[in-house]
Amino acid sequence: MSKVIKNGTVVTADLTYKADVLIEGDVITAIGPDLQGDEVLDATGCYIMPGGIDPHTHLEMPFMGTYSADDFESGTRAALAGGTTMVVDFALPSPGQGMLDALQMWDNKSTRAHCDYSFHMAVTWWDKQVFDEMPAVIERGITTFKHFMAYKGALMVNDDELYASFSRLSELGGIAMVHAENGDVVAELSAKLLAAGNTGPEAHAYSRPPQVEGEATNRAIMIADMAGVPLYVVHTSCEESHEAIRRARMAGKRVWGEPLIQHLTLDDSEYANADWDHAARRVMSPPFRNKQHQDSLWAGLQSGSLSCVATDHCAFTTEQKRNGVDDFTKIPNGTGGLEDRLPMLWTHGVNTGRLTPNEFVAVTSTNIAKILNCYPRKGAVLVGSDADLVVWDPEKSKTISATDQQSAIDYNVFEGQEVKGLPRYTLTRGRVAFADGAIIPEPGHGQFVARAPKGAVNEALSTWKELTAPRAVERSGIPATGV
Ligand code: DUC
Ligand code: ZN
Ligand code: ZN
Ligand code: ZN
Repeated sequence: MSKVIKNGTVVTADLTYKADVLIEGDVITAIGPDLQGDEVLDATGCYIMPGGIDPHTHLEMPFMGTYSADDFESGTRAALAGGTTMVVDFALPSPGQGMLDALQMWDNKSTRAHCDYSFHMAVTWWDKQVFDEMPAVIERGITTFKHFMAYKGALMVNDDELYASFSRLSELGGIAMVHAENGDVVAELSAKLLAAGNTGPEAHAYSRPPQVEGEATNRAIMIADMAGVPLYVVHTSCEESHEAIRRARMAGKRVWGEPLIQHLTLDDSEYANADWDHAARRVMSPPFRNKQHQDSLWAGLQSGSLSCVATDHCAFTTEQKRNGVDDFTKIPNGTGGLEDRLPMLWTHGVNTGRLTPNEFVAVTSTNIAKILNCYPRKGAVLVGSDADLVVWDPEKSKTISATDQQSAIDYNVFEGQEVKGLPRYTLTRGRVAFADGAIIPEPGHGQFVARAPKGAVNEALSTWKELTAPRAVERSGIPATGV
């Protein structure tokens, strides 16, 4: 049975035009005037846009002694309710576990997904098994490998491991990703704060200042440059990190930065709240920053020096957060955002004039589809593309509240925020999964999206080539050593 979306305006990363969109099965089969279909979805007053792609989620992830509370079932329901039609989650091997075993676990976790999904792979140590398994992981359609430069003693990798892994990815045509914070300095600052009696959630922010993020971002860029691998910097939260990314891009390096909707719209005054629960619920890494850093992130989206807006959706209940009631280092790090990313970005970006609707589509969908090599199957409104679409009503508004959210947790970090701009319909591969404020569930509808390597290297830069192809100087007379 075919469907036609009528009377709307198609908005993509580069074009805005009036057209109907015809869907047959999973895909778009025609775009143009006066199309006919068995079922009509009315888009009067709405924009027809590529569904959002959230490139950064942690669903049912074992972390800090617990599991993140949203799984693929509730997480993808939240995604669809907010106009997001694909999530990319991080497969995380437990200590000693092979990457292929971890992938099997993530395959099992994701069987109840409501929308399509893909994975990144985390590299949390380096050894021969990781080296040997990387080609098979890429063969499975996972080309992006995340490295934690923080979480010392748990997930953190050191510079030798970063260089080894980045070099291997360069050979295989993969993309390196980093959580960029200097984990050694964070550990020292945390110990110092605790020793001085600073046990509350506000100390979490003091233990991870912008400098630790800027330093690690610079270091990761330089190591990626020497290894000759493209680099994607997740959750860019501050000017120090953004500045390093800007500089790298201006020098011709393939380096991308990803601000989160939380960092764009919430600031560090949240940690000064006298209510412990309020502050602890907002503990995430990197922490929220001040207004100057927020301005830097918005400017990056406008100018193109930052590429994609994500959530790092890693939700914990209040009960889970209270594990750190007398020690901030034990508060599980993470916040939700999957359902709110698009409405919050539209409200604070498009409605304020900071972003055009086309830029909105670029940073929520199209840019990441291109980086991850699943464009134009995803991130596009084109004949042949998957019908992952959001019919967006710019006049629809609501007040965000945990009482009517899809996420499994008992609060929302955006509680009380007014948003204007919400989905009327969300379609996942042609299936209407959200209509007029309600989810129409079909767990298991979501499919894994395999991605092929692009084989991109940092060709534009001269230095790494010299480093990777050194030549010994030929000499005629070699002086004798010793006497
Ligand atoms: N930061 C978080 O806040 N949660 C999950 C992992 C991370 O890096
Ligand atoms: Zn991270
Ligand atoms: Zn993350
Ligand atoms: Zn289905």
